Formats: sequence, C-alpha cells, structure tokens
Amino acid sequence: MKIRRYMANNMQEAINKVKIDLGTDAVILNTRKVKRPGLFSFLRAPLIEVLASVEEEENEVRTLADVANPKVEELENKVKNMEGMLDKIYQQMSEMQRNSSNNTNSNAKQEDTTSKIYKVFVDNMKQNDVEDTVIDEILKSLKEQGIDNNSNVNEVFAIFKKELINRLGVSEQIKVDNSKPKVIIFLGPTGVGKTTTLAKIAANFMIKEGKKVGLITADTYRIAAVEQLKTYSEIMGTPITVIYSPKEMKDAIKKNSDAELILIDTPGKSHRNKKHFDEIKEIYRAAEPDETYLLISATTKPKDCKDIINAYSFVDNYKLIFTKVDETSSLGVLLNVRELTGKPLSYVTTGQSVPDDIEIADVESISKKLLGNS
Ligand SMILES: Nc1nc2c(ncn2[C@@H]2O[C@H](COP(=O)(O)OP(=O)(O)OP(=O)(O)O)[C@@H](O)[C@H]2O)c(=O)[nH]1
Ligand SMILES: [Mg+2]
Repeated sequence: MKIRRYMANNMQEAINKVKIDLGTDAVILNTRKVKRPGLFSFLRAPLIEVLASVEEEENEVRTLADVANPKVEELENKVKNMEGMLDKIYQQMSEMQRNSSNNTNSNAKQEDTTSKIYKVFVDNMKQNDVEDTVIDEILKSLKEQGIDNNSNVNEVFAIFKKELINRLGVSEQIKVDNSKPKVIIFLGPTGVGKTTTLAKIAANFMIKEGKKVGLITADTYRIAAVEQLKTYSEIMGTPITVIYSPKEMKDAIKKNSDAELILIDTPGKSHRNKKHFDEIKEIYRAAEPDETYLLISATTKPKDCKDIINAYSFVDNYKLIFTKVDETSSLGVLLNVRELTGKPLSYVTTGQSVPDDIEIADVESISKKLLGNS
C-alpha cells in the first residue's frame, strides 16, 4: 500500500491533488487542519493536510473475507503472544497437576485441581470484563452438560472455547442481493464510528469486489459530518445523496436504484434525549432497510451497553458491529451484548484507517481471546 501526505489550501484542492497523484482508487486515511508557518499565519485560513493511500498492486483483489489485511504481521504477533500465554497457563496447570498427584491421589485433591483449572479460565474471562451473570450461565451450562469436572487443561480449554463459540453464534456479513439493491442502515451512539465504518464497508465492496454502492446520509446536523462522507464518496467516485428530512428518504433510495448496495449513514443522536432520538426512529422507519447494523464500541461500559440496547429495541432485527476493538484489551463487551440481545455478530473495526481497519467478527479468535489473559 502506497501512503502519501498532501498539503493544500482547501479540501477540494487536496482531493484534486490526491486524484491526480494516486488516481480514483485512492482512499483518504486522515484529514486535519494545519497552522500555516510564519508570523502572521493567524490571519490566514489554515492549510489542509490529507493523508491518502492506494493499493500498489493493480491486480490485487482482496475481499473482507480475506480478513488478513496488511496487518498480517501484527496479527501473527498477537497469535504468538496468545500461544505463549496459553503455554504459560499449561505449564502452571501441569505443575499443579504434578504436585497434587505427588502428594496424594485422593478425590479431594483431584477436585481441588479441577476447580483451580476452571478458576484460571473464569478469572481470565473476568479480566476480559465478561459479566458475572454471563460466567454463571456458562458454568451452569457446562454443569448441565456434565462436563464441569475435567482436570485436563487442554480439554477444559477446549470445553470453554466450544461453549463460547456456541454462545457467540454464527457471524453474518453483508451479502449483495443480485436481484435488487440492498438497503442497509447504520445506527449507533454518537461518535461510535458509524461514518468511518460505512466508508470502510463501501470501499471494500467497491474497490475490492467491484460492486456498485450508493451512499445516503441523513446526518446534516454538522457540516463536518456531510463533508466527511462527501470526501470518501468523491475519492471512491460514488455518489452521495444528502437528505434533510426523513420525508426525502424514499426518493433518495429510488435515486440510487441502480446500486447493488445502498448504505445509509445516520446522525449521532444521544438516546438520552428523547426528541433527538425520535428523529433517528423516523429516519429508520422511512428507510425500511433490508438490513440494520447497530454499532457499539468495544470500550463501552456494561451499564451503558444495556441502555444502548434498550434504546435501540425499536429495531426488530439487527446485526452487531463492534468498533474500536483496538482501543481495549478486553473483549467481554462482545459476549455480554451478544448474550443480552441474541443478535448476530458481523464485523469488528480495529482502527481509524479506511478501508483496512475492519474485519469479519471471527468467533473462534474472540473466544480464545476471552479465555486468555494477555
Ligand atoms: N481507534 C479507533 N477509532 C475509530 C474506529 N472507528 C472509528 N474511529 C474514530 O472514531 C471517531 C468517530 O468516528 P465517526 O465515524 O465520525 O463516528 P460516528 O458514529 O459517525 O460519529 P457521529 O456521526 O458524530 O455520531 C473518528 O475519529 C474515527 O476515526 C476504530 O475502529 N478504532
Ligand atoms: Mg457520523
């Protein structure tokens, strides 16, 4: 991937520079205002700095399914850390088992070892902020299945992992429906990453899968919000329709009827403010989406998660996207929310870069992470 930095007097000029230099496949990674150098710089408008990137290999076609994005090395390191961590646990456990069998073979000792092994994984889930009620459910389920008395570390790990994989369910992603445009709406609390995630998904489908994507934004409350999505849409060369009232939604969807995917961005409105939040409901109802994605940050506190889930209970069917998993070392929120809602996991986002920092939610690796203590 080629990454370049551009300075310009305004956004349009910056975008033109990016397009000329990197072509229309380029993607904006970041924009910011920069103070001009010099004594009287405060008298003049700031410069715009744009960081843009383009894939270097022309024929390289990757899909989201490839999960392994340019951060393969980083992921490999994570896996290595995980393996190291599990090795450590195994060593601790084996030591414990040896000691207990050296001392005596009594049933009491055996039970002690068993409960210590279970405790390691329970503690690791707690460290990952898995809620106590969820852990109780897991232990209850193992008991009911008669698999709560194993003293082999590998087997206990496998038992917990299987239970977590089952609980996290099958991860579901956006699929293009060839017969008609699929209308998809993105909902979630303020600043959770709706616009960025929508841009990542749009870019992945357009650039990597060659699909026709239409963008609609109902977020006209902040100039910056429309600009943000417009910038992405210009770089990707796909149109964006801005709607100023839910009444305009139907026409906006019709206007994009030649697209395979129509992605709708919604404004960040606090669910604590009823009047503002009612607008979100109106936008949602006007869209009559085929699919809805609720975004929750992996850094959200448990109590706030519950409030968010309650607030969005007006949506019958939605899938879960967890954002900002790069900002936390504990993934408990993913399991807690899944337990509370029963809704399918879909994607996780792992950083600010468009389009790379998004992955399919992989329930196996999430389960391993929940049982580790790295
Ligand atoms: N670290 C990290 N930051 C992210 C991620 N996704 C989005 N962000 C950042 O979070 C901030 C808010 O992102 P937006 O996409 O504007 O969020 P939004 O939900 O559209 O915000 P509103 O429209 O104001 O509600 C930006 O600075 C993003 O770069 C992520 O996965 N990891
Ligand atoms: Mg937004």
